[in-house]
Amino acid sequence: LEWLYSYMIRLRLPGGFITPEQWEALHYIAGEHATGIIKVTTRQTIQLHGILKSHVKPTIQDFNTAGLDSISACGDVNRNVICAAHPKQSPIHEQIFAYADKLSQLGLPKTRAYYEIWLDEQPLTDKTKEDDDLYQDRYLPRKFKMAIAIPPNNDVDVFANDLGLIAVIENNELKGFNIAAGGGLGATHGNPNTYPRLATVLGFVDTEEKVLKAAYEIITIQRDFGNRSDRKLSRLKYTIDKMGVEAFKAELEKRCGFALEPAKEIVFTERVDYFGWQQNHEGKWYYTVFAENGRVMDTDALPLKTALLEVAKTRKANFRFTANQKLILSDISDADKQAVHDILDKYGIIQHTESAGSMRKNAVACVAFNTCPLALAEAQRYLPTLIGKIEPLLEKHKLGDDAISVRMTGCPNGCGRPYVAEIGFIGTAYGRYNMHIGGDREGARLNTKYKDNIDEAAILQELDLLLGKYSKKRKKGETFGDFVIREKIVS
Ligand code: SRM
Ligand code: SF4
Repeated sequence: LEWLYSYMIRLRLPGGFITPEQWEALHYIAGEHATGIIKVTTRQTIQLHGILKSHVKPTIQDFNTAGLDSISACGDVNRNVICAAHPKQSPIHEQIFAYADKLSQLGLPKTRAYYEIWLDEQPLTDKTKEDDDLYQDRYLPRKFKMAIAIPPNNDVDVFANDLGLIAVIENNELKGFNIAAGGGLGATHGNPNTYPRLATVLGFVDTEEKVLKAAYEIITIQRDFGNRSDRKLSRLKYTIDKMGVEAFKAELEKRCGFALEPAKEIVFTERVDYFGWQQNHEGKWYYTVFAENGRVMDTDALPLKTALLEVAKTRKANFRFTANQKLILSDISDADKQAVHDILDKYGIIQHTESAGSMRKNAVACVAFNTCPLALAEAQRYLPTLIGKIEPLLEKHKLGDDAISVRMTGCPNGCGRPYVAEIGFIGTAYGRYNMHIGGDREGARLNTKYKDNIDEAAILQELDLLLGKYSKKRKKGETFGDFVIREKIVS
């Protein structure tokens, strides 16, 4: 007898888009092969959990039939490429969204192993074997992540990625991208050599050819210079810090054969999902659903999974995922809007989305227990309860519906990006968290550890104190994160 192994599968969905047909397939695959819960992740894709070993191959085959794959969703390669989620963000969203697919293609390994192992493709012979110029015979020292942002919204947390592209748009025309490199959040408790780092803006490139070349060569530098002896120190952020930013940039320009132009002026003013109904420049409609921590399932109070299946079956909406674990029913025509609205209304989704407070809607928590093997504390199963206890404090201190960003992870790896939240909780042990404060609302500043290893009672006591001060002493329009920095509560 062998252990009853069970697995998690994650899809590759550049820019986080699927059709209604694919959502319907996903719905049934989740029920047939996994726990039934569809989990929207912080990288705009989907995970299914609890897939028994004998179901792994059928799951991948069923996904393949639906035109979905899991290639490069994990491993020491380029991961799912994320992109500004909401088409109303800019008239050229579609153009920018297409880059997510191009970058994903650029970072795909050439090996056919996935097709051979899972989809019964005939193995290549020596004659047909493809060379992989990018990964060669050694792949990367570690995972690699790319994101594309459309200012002024930093919904993708572009600076948390190994490579961040920031769209430069003038008069509704895409002029190119500022390129940022070396972001990454993972750290290890007790190992001071590990740290979260925001990507450094290196410069600007204009043409598509140059953008893709620069992305490619940033990966090759990491391939050739990254640390292959200590996995804790092998992300691009450490490579860049070891080389120095200027030396890294010089190496990049040498490999590209062109110089980067000085970065263009861009400003991020928000980091949000646009909940509820929104319309884009073409008049198409979008409904962003509040699915707390990205968990799509049916409960007595909220039959979200049933509702979304019914929407998918109408074929009137595509499905898009945000980098904050939310879901957008998208590209809906004027004529179809009411039908989609009626389904959402019938199942209480509209009411649920509208009634949730802003702190809750903006919050992010990683998976943690009970499936993540690295978890030290709860996250997605606990943060909703904790927010339920913070909301009365907001009320007590007359902070109304303040959208302070709160994020929680079950360990210091940073999957819910807690180090770029105004308030971040990072699990240390069951029921205990390090509390970080002082990130900005746009995701352009890391927060700082404020308290070590505290439990719920201490968290609420600290927040009562801090929110009280914030309420009394904040300047007009000042966010909580900016306030605690100005007041030097943390530096
Ligand atoms: Fe993550 C490992 C879940 C986004 C940093 N992450 C894991 C694993 C696979 C645990 C493991 O290695 O066994 C988790 C699976 C838990 C489970 O039961 O499902 C896991 N990470 C997640 C997801 C599902 C969190 C979520 O609730 O949404 C996100 C899936 C992303 C995706 O779709 O590809 C997820 N992980 C992130 C992010 C956020 C991001 O990319 O924007 C980070 C921080 C950014 C970064 O990479 O620096 C992140 N995950 C890590 C790390 C630390 C990496 C490091 O450089 O130290 C690990 C551990 C590792 O790689 O060794 C990790
Ligand atoms: Fe697991 Fe830690 Fe990532 Fe949370 S942050 S999903 S606990 S690895």
